[in-house]
Amino acid sequence: MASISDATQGFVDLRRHMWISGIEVDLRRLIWQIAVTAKYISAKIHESNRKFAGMKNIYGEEQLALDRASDEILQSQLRYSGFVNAYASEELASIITIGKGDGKYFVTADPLDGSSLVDTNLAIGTIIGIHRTPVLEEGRKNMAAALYITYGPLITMVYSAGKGTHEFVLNREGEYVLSQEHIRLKDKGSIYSLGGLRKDWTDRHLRYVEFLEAEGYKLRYSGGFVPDINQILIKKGGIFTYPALKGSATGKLRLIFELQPMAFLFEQAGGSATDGERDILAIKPQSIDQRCPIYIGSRFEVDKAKEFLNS
Ligand code: FDP
Repeated sequence: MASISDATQGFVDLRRHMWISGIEVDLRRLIWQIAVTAKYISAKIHESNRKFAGMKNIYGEEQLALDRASDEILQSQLRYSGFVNAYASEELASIITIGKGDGKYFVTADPLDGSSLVDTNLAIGTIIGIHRTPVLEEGRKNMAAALYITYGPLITMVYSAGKGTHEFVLNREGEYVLSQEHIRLKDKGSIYSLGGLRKDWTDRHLRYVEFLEAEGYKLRYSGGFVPDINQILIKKGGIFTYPALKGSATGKLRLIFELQPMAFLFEQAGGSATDGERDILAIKPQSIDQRCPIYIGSRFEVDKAKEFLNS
């Protein structure tokens, strides 16, 4: 795989990477704008954390305020980007048209995923999908790019515009610097990240987990989708699942806001994602708040999940 960092022998920032990769101009401007917006969201997280330190009794309200504030920041930045036609967010009840609705891209956002973890100082994230057609279309045909930001000890940004999956770190000067180009998952990993309560798992899912345990997989679950997924991507293998549960056949996580963007990034990194039967990117969403079971990671674990769930 051609490596831009090798060719340039050093510092490559996000804009340069997208330019050299030959990503269409409007798309790279939009991705850049979103990456910049993440800095404002990060500032908001810091601000609220300071303000509410030690006031745990009202934390729930603040968490909601932070989700909403992140959404407002994103919305206002995208409104003036000139490239966005419509915006769908986990924080909004319906899709909103941006400007005259003549922008090129349709954006989905989970502005602040895992915000219930802010008080514990665990990592949280922003997840973005960029579509070429209205978002209720089949993901694989329709998605132009996906990215997520992790707000942890470092702020990192992972993006793909269909030319591999790449990671950048925000440095002290406020630049996104390339840290890993063309991330490739191994065929088989050694960590697993399991959502849902064991007592609510289906028998087939339980047997799958027992298989992983017998194989010696290590448990890694923080309760934040972005850091949990990020760990599997950066460690180059393993499996994240939030399965169908006995009381909830569709599981917990949302198809267009959380799952399709991550599936896009994982496929571009040589991994895969399924709901147990269908590829996540082959599903045509029926509504913006549709939930869906997920098995996402390296190929071996995802194929094994399909085997167990359909046996
Ligand atoms: P949260 O409810 O804290 O916002 O989608 C939301 C999410 O977190 C994901 O980030 C995370 O993977 C999942 O829910 C955690 O669910 P459980 O609390 O059931 O483990």
